[in-house]
Formats: sequence, structure tokens, C-alpha cells
Amino acid sequence: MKGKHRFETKTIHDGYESKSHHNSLASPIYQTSTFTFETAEAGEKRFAGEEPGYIYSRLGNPTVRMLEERIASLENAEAGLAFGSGMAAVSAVLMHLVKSGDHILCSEGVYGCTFGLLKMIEEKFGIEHDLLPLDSMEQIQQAIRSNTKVIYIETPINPTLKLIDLEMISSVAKEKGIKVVVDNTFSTPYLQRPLEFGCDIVLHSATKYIGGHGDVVAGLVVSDQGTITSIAKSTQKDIGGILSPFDAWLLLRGLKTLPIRMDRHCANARSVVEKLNEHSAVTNVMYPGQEESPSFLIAQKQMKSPGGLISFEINGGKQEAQNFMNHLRMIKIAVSLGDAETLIQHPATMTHAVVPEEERKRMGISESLIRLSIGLEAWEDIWEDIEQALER
Ligand code: LCS
Repeated sequence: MKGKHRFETKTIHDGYESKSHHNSLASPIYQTSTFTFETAEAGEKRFAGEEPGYIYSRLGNPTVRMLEERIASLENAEAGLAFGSGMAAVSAVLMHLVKSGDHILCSEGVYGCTFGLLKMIEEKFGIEHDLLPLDSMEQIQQAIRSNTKVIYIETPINPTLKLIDLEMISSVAKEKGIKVVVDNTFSTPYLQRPLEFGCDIVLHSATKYIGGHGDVVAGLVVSDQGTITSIAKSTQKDIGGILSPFDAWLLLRGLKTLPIRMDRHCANARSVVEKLNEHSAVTNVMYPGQEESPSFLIAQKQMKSPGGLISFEINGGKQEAQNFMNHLRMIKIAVSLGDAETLIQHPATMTHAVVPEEERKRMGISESLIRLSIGLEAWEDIWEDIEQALER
């Protein structure tokens, strides 16, 4: 079934063939840790790769495989791999690509724990990195060293929502034989498919829009078959950050409504952005869908829509930001994003608290910066809640 249909159809059908599962409409959950062999010799053949079939759920599970096939199809990739969290995916990919003495070039601005991981592998294994804006070809060419193995980017960047030109990055990287890894969490394959712009590996915190209901923590990776097989047999198998069959099933279910959910998230965000721009207590609205945004043209080029996240600064500092959040009535104060509920968080003290202050400032994360993950509620209710809290 893979590849035949349009995106909206693929989110529902790809990766699952009901005929092979007693015509069950919903995909079954193979809640098993291991798989039995008819004979000792059959087991030997499976381990040797001479006979197809499952062995042990850390090495592969049918429900998880359905999800891996579906996400690969949606990202237009050859293959996919599922993990127990977004960070398990990020670490397995980086551990696969680099070794001691290598260098990673990274977007100036990444999720706080990705920043923490880069620091940890620098301190423990001597894998160096540079965080740079990556907004011009000359700057990237100058920053590439003889030991640079990976360019790692988020676009949109968490939480400033700056964009990076995927085509530009991949053209520079290709010349030098460097792999480009894109964290596509904020966009999902419905809004942006980095492999189509020449990038090599795409990963997700599937905890967010892909799950979409705030009830699962998961990660996904897609790439060419060789790369995925290699990660599956090395950093996934031996470090072991795998996804459970039930969580894979939740994600298969979540994906079925991804396009309609994303359309609503995006439409709601546009309406709220307009209102935020008009409010006198709001000083700086960060949203790549506005013409005045430095990322506007990149959004037009590589995204179907700029997404459902908005960051903004308000008059004042940390105290004013926290006061505003404390006066919200419907909107929930929580990290994570991409859920049905509108969520709000304060990056400087929450998702990016691990990033040292100086580094945070360079990333554009001020004390008055607030990140909103626009939910699926009526946008008027979202705005009315924000407005009354701003007035207070
Ligand atoms: N990549 C991005 C862009 C993220 O935003 C996150 C989590 C991760 C990777 C890690 O994924 P996880 O292991 O949590 O599934 N971002 C969070 C956030 O912004 N608020 O809470 C978590």
C-alpha cells in the first residue's frame, strides 16, 4: 500500500493490512516481549538472518513495525524506526553518526535536553559542537571543520520559532559529505518533509503532534533503508530505547487524525497571532507566518503552514510573565506541545532552564518569553483567556 495514496489517506492506511490480521479494522497490539521458535534450528536461522520473523521485541515487534512503516511513508522515506522517547531517538541517531574527536554543527537553538546531550557527549566523549544561526551559506562553509560529521538542526527552532533553510543546508552538506539531521517535531510530515529538500535523517518527538493527545512519550526516526538498518542493529538494539507495542498503537491511532488536527492548530494559531499583535502588553510575537518575520520566506518555501506554536514576549520580565500565566483559567501551564489542550510554558525557567543564561540570551530566549502551543479548542475561547490574563 505504501506510496500509492495522498497524505491524508496514507495517515490512515499505510503500514497496516487488515487481511493479514483476521480483518480486524483497528490494528492489533502484539503485547509480547518475545516470539517462539518451532525448533532450536529455526531460532538459529532467525538469529543468523537466514529466515524472516520476529525474535524479541527489543529487536522488532509487529505493532511497532506498522508505525515505522506508516511514518516512513508519510515522510517519503525508505524506512522508519520507533523509540521510547524523542530523546532516545536523538541520542541513538547522534551516537550512530559520531565518534570521539568528531564535530557537530548545530542550529543556535535546540530543545533544552538536546543541548544537554550535546554538552554531555562533549564532556564524556570529546565530541565537539558549535551552535550557530546557520542562516547563510558563507557562515556554514566557514564553520565546517575537517572533522564535522553532522549538521543537526531544528526548524522551527524550539522555542523561538526561527526557521532554517533546509535546501541551503543540504546543498552545502552534500558537497562536503556531511549528514544533515532534522528534528521535525514542530512541523510533522504534514507541514514539512525535510528529506524532499535533500536532508538525510529526520526525527521526531512523537510525544507531540504525532501522538496529539498528551498520553504517550515516543520518538521516531526516518531515513534510507541502510541507515535505518544500521541504527536498528547498533544504537537502538544495544542502548535499547525502544517503544512499547501499546504506545505504538496509540501513535498509529493519533496519526489517523494528524492532517485535520494540524489544520485546526494552524488556523487557530493564525487567529491568535493577529490578536496578540494588536495587544499593547505584548511586545514581540514570534511566528514564522507573519510577513515581518525574518523566517517568512523560508516558511513559504518549505512548509505547508507555519504551524501551531506561537512565542511572544510581554512588557516586563520573569515576574510579569509568571503573573500572566498564573491568571489563565482554561489554558494549562505545562511543558510539551501539540496536544488538544492549549498549553503554555516559560522556556527560561522550564524547557530551556538547563541552558546557561548567556547561551539562552544568544538563542533569543528572554525572561519575558512565553511559548504557547495552540490547542484544538475554539480560538475565541483561547484568545479570551489570554486577553483576560493580560488585562490582569
Ligand atoms: N525535540 C524537540 C524539538 C522537542 O521539543 C522535544 C521535547 C524533544 C525533541 C524530546 O522529546 P521527548 O523525549 O520529550 O519525547 N520537547 C519538549 C518541550 O518543548 N516541552 O516539553 C518537552
